[in-house]
Amino acid sequence: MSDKTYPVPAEWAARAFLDADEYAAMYQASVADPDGFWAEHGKRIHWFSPFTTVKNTSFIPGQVSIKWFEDGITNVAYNCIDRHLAERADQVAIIWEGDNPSESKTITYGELAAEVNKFANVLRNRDVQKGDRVTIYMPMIPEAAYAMLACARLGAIHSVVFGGFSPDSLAGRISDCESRCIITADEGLRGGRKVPLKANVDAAIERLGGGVDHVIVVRRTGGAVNMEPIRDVWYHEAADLVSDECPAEHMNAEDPLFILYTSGSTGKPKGVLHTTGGYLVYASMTHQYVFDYHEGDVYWCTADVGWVTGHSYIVYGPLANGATTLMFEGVPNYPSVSRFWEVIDKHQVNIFYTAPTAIRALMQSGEEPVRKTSRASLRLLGSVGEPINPEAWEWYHRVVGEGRCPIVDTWWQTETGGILITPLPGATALKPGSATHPFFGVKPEVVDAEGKVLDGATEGNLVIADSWPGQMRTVYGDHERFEQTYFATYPGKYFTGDGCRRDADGYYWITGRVDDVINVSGHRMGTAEVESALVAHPNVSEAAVVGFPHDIKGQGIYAYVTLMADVQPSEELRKELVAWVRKEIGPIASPDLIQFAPGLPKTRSGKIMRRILRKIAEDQFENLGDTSTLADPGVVDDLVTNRQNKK
Ligand code: 6R9
Repeated sequence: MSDKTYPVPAEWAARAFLDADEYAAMYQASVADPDGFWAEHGKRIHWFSPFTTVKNTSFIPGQVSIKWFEDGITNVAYNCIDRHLAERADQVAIIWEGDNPSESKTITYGELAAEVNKFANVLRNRDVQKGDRVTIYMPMIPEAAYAMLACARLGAIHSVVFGGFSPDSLAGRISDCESRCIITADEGLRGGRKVPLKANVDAAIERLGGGVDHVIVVRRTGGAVNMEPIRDVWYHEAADLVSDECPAEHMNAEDPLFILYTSGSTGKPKGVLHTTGGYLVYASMTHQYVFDYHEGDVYWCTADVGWVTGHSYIVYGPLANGATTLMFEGVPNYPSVSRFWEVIDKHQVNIFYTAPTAIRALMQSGEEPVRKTSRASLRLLGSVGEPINPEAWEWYHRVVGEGRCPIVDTWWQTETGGILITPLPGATALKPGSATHPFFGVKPEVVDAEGKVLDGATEGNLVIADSWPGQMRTVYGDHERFEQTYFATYPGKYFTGDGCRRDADGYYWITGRVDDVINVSGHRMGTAEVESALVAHPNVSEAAVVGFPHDIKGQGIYAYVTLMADVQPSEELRKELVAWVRKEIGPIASPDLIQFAPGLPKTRSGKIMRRILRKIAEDQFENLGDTSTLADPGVVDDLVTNRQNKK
């Protein structure tokens, strides 16, 4: 841990919306009187019919219910587009930078309106209506944003599935929310390589045995794809036939906006459900204050729209604020490791928001690929997705930001809809590695295993004591699971699944997941998901998966695999199993290490002792803890010997 503190630079104190005293006063007001505070800030979006109630929430087990602004009527697409047209029809809404540096374009708010309305009409012609679920499986092209906004315009609920997921994972997500309409592209393009998106959709539908009525295919690469008559349609052909005007559906504040599947410690990925009014108020307000977004700024978040960061901080937050948001199709190291910095210079980016794993990977190539670019336009840097280690923070600050740009280390989750713990650049002195202080209305607490609230400088589990407008409302189709996952561990509080330290200055330091979720390059993986993929292989009898420290990814995937009795371990089988998991879930779930284990450490009741497996994966053989309760303590010695032999 670094104890170094970086004070707010003088120019930031002068230009930012809020200084330290203003933040303190506003935070105090937000927690003292949430109704009054959010009644005021709820007005930042346009309501067709204003809300008369503000907060109506309960975290009490058995009756968990979260409603904000519940009688207000609005529309998210209207707020992200139409509302801006009078003043900024000619302002750039989206800057698109292609995978290939020679490809880029800009889309003004006026053009965005026409594109989204056309997309909405294409959907409407395929009978997509308010409340219907639409799955979006797209590369990072403007049509991905048009598709999301078109759903929002019609009141359809989108479920964006990251383009790196396999046909199986896609199929699971299509069937869970019963989408009858899928939006995809012929192929994606990343780092010069093609991703067979349409072929994956075909494979997913085949696995499901049908149930999908419409597949809308955007042409990206022009690669050959199979088009199923009646079911499949080229977007450009359908769009040619429709008008560029489409009325925005009047939506209740609590009508669903989107579902986003995310991994938990058990079972299948959960469909996190976000609704309309509170989500947009929270996404837009955090985007404005955390990034100190001012008129004319060019803002770039490098996430993919398949993750929540892309939803809230590429599309909805920035567009609701009338911002210019950059959308990047490519990867940080193509065609060279200078790409991020070249894009910053090309489009004169002022605010840059990325993930620690990207910083750590780029750090490996040294300073020269950064230094050779200007980056003079940069004013603010951001980090999200996992804890940022102080070394990476210092490098980001000193090399990328030339020491002049504050870093906002933003802690939040798919479930939280927007940023909960974060510095504000004009208000917060920074400590490398700390997400610092709560945003308005957020009441973090550190509790011990029994749920006792710990005061002062301390360490424990992070809970949030009360609701905020961007909070998820339920697990789609399974409210019971929502209550069990988030409100049963510490009754009356939202349990984040993260560990946390609070220092003597009241700064929060997120220490990582305390459940069976691992964070690989900022992507959440449930260990149970990888295990069930492994045991689905005919040669595997049992598998246990844990995270281990990885220099670039943060955490890597370590799999202990017990083979069927008649199968011999081999290098070939190891490779086959890695390929198998990639195929079952997607490349992000590829195990980094597979250790063949004749037996796994289990309690007498048959529960795998992951604590021990984690220690072995971390090479901490000395403190394996108490192994006396194991059914067969001998297996631990075998595992340790094998691990040591491998090094
Ligand atoms: C937005 C997003 C959520 C989990 C979260 C935590 C980790 C995210 C972080 C961070 C430390 C930060 N996390 N931001 N940990 N510092 N600034 O990433 O959502 O994909 O749902 O992941 O990511 O462990 O619980 P999601």
